Amino acid sequence: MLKTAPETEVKTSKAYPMMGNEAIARGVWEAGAKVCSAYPGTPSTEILENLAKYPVEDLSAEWATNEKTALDIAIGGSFSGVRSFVSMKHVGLNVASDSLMSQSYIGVNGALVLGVCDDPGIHSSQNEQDTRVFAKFAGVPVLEPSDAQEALEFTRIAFDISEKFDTPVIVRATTRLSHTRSIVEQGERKTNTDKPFHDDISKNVMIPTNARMRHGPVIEREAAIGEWFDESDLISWKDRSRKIGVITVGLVATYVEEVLPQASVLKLPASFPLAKETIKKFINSVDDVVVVEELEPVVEDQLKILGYNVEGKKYFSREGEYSPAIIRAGFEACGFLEAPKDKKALKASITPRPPLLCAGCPHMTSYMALNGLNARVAGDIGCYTLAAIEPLHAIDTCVAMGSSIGNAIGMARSGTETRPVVATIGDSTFLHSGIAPLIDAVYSNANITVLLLDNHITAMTGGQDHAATGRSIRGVETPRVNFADLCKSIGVNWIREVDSYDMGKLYQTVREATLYKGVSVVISNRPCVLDPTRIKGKAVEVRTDKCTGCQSCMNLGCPAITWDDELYDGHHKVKIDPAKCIGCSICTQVCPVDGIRPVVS
Ligand SMILES: Cc1ncc(C[n+]2csc(CCOP(=O)(O)OP(=O)(O)O)c2C)c(N)n1
Repeated sequence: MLKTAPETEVKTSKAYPMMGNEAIARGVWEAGAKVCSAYPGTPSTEILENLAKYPVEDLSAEWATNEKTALDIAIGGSFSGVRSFVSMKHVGLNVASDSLMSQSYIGVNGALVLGVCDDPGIHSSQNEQDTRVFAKFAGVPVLEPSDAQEALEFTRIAFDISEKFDTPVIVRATTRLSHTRSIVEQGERKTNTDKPFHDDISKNVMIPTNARMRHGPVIEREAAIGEWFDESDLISWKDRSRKIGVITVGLVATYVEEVLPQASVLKLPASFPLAKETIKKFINSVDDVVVVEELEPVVEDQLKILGYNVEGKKYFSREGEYSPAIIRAGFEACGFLEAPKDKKALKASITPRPPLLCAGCPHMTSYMALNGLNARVAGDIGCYTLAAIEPLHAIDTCVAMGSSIGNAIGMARSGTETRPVVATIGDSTFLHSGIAPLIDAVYSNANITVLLLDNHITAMTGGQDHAATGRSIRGVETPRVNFADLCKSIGVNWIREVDSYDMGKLYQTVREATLYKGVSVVISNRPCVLDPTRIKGKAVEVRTDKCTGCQSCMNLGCPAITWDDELYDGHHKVKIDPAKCIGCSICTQVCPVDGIRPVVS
């Protein structure tokens, strides 16, 4: 257990295997936080889900409509004197950044901690940006745990740092840490005395005169926090070699230990601000220093600016997720390790499995309808982005959450589009950042159709509730946004709601919508097949006497539909896996020869 931050008394209880995200949640709870908020996003989602398992008397934990709102809620908690927390994925910080940049100047009353999870290797994101760059930009410290135990401890300590230095603090995890389990020793929950609201407009209200006064303290606290890191036992120095030294940070420190146990290793608790004194002593203690950090050269660049002769990205890539094998290759390239003479590459043979929509996914029909219209489709982020790939191949663009409607407005205004312009957007994404651009579409009378894919859940990230599901994260009934009423209230005059399993009606409605001059909205309404439990109706089967192998059903991209290995009079026919089929009836509707029927036996 770390001794740093004596104000946090830790009474060790039992040790449990915990996922990194679960440990972060535990750290938040142990720190005595009271206001917690988040918008889901892989790999960060489980943090709030775990926080919601703690008693409601201890803390409030609620999904927000987007990351900026989530941060603003936590900021509100901090203003009112309680420890507050918000979590998001790395790109969520882009959405929340406007508030973060100002809050960095304002500082905190009750502690304010952000849990931000990066996705090196882009397992499930639109990019692999490095949150540490943002932290430095915003002038807020970023703590980087290297395992689940540190995830808990660094998170708890982040609250102390926040109050001690009057700053928001980021705890940065990466996919591998967020989703890996290891044994974690837990502590007790700290009881904090709630502070009164700190009445001081010169600090709380960022108008130019006040903001000018606050920029200085942001710069000054940088050095003070770095010095505090120097003194803290968050920093780890393994003094082993006089020749080779490695400066590292975060999860990759564990790979460095595994691959190069003979090196002297300085593991930093944070890439920003730097513990400069300790770094200086470390660099002076060895002949050669290499910096190992995943993604951007945040530490390396700072060290080079300080005049140190260190290397990093010369040997370790700025792209992708690191592994022990990649770290080994980097140390071989820089001469810290000898490359084995007869290098036998371990060849893993992994069958590629392209991501697919689920059997019976209501999004399938929406995109079939758009293909039928030869529409120009501005896509958005959600399960439905999978419609971009074969066989649906029905989305032309996908930029960031909530971009589809704005993109469609621009396409329609360009004057170059001959096809009907359609924006497709999921229910959670629409609430996140689709409403403002829809208002814009109405305001500018854009000639676009919005296909709102309402599957009553945030499916992509594992089925989280939102403001239109009628349930909170704790399963409490809540008011429910009515999408049709909402669209009407902002001035959309052409709105239709249709069950996406009714293909004929859906086709016809989308066609009519695209013929309308102005903004039209089609709400395709059908719950996700995994919501709340997997829907499973009577499976359907192929009538081999009728199937012509025309592939109309296969164009849906349903994972239950494949070619039959057997040949029938030398002809290929289709087969439907009864274990996967949920009996949605979509394939029966697209089959031109009535060749699919409910399983007879
Ligand atoms: C800024 C940002 N925040 C969060 C995410 C993670 N994320 C991807 S899609 C999505 C929402 C998907 O829900 P919805 O729009 O309802 O579509 P569905 O997956 O249910 O079809 C989320 C939260 C992200 N990619 N970007």
